[in-house]
Amino acid sequence: MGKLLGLRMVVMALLLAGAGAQSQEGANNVSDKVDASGRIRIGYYPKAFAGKQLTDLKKIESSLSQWLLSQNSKLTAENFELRNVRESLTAKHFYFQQKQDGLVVESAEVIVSVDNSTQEMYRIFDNSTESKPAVAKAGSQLTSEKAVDIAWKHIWVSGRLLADVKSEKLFIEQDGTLRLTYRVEIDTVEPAGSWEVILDAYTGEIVRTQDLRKDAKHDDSKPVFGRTPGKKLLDYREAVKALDAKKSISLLSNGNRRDATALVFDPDPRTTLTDNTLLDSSPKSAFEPAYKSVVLKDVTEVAGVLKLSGPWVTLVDFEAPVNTPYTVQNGEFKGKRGDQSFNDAMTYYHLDKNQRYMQSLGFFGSRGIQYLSITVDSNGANGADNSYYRPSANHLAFGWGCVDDNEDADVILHEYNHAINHSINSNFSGGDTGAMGEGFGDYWAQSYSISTENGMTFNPFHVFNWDAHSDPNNEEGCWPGRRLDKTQAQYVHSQNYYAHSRHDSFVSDELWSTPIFQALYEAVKTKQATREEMDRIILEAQFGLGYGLKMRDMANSIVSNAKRLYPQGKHAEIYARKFAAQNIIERQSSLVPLAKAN
Ligand SMILES: [Ca+2]
Ligand SMILES: [Ca+2]
Ligand SMILES: [Ca+2]
Ligand SMILES: [Ca+2]
Ligand SMILES: [Zn+2]
Repeated sequence: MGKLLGLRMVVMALLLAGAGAQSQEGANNVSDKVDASGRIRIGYYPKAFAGKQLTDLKKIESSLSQWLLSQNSKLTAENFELRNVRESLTAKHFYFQQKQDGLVVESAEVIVSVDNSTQEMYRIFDNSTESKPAVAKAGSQLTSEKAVDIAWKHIWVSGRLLADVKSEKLFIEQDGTLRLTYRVEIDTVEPAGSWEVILDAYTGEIVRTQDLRKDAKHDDSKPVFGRTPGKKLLDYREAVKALDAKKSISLLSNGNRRDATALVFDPDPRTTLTDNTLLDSSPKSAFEPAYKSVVLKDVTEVAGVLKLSGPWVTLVDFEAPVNTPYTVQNGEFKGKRGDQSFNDAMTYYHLDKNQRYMQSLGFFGSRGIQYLSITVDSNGANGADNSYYRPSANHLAFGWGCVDDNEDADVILHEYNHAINHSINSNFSGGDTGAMGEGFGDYWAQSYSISTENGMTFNPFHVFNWDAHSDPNNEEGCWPGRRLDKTQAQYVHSQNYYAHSRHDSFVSDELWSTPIFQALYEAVKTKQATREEMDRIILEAQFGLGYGLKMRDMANSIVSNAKRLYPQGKHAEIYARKFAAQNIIERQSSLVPLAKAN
């Protein structure tokens, strides 16, 4: 969706300036985020808009002008373009993309969130920049094709493509100026990665290279790419042709929807059997009582054969190891652990169920999250003891190292949560989002676990307790998993928390998962709130926010949205207390009402 703001904006801006509205608004709410220069970057119920009903797009567009003026910004609404409108449960969110010379300025945007019931602006998110383009370089700009060619060789693509290669000319902010670049995205199996390459639009100089995959476990994920002896560079055109051929085949696989049955672990055999002695090497008979018979909803039937391809999950084989997604004739997936059939059924069942759960919370239709059939390789990651989400292709892949990752619903749901974060906020990066993305995933996994029979009492604070089990002599050498009870860990606002990074006595991920999970656990245990309510808050709070979020920003959004969703409930108080205990919200302000004071 795109709409250029016109002359009307300029007129409006002049009128407002004339009315003397350019004085800077002070922070008027404890949960506001104010930058070093005093600019409000996240503002709750901004004073300038109190009582103003933003009932149509025209009013919302002029609120952007008014906001920029109130912040003494050098920008006007002319610098922005409405790129998207998203709905959540309580609000509509208007995403205004900052542009320069008609091109996107990376992650620079203003998001206006309008409350559904009052039609007032409840929050504004402002990551705009006043930096200007550097003096234009001599010489001509590269073509998009040339940019792709440079990125292709830089990565040294030797394996199949998993998604269309994207190339976009945009400005990035660097050292206080805007630099004209190309952003090229290459999602490939070899070298494995969702590669994002930023290169100078004039010289082709590589500015940044990143693997955008989100994994479950590693803290040593140094990207590996580039010219490698013995690896032959794939021809770009051939790779695109092969991808297109694959796409046209998958288009042919229409069929009827019907249900199948399967055996699964729910959530994992240790929890179901409350048995911490189960090992990867335990005899088959030890797992027998852990299987549960379930319905796999809406799988696809083609000529009497059932495939695990449905409205919310599609199993495919897109990366090593080579495997064929399991199919059956009679409607029953009878496989048990050790059979591909079992891993496939586990993967389909838990992803499909989780999507339907989000829908039951109200996130469906125009409010849907990952509201499509996500593609999954249930035997991927080159067999490693790891799993990941590829944002560019919107793929999930599960590795079978040690305990197969998809034998534990925790790994499946953790990975799905990366896709959820990305679906709600396509700029979910920078700031503390590395650690928060991981922590949200651990939370999401264990939120499901505690809804199962023994989940509240059996290892409730150990996420991945089957995939990441310990064994007495450490013979199996599975990874240790993560905790949700690092309540002593303290947040330092000036520090950035990346994914899986080690701190004194905790992992960055745990600093975020602990307070949100402890809030959930207390709420459910004391019956002050339900799991559904707490999960609804966690999802709702992620809407209307953009790039560079700190834990404090997200915590404020969670507390604020808890108030907005459940004004009479204990939810906000519980969250505020848990966040304050870890210094994520400042102690003195943590219990001040964060919602609009009437
Ligand atoms: Ca595979
Ligand atoms: Ca294994
Ligand atoms: Ca594993
Ligand atoms: Ca679990
Ligand atoms: Zn992860």
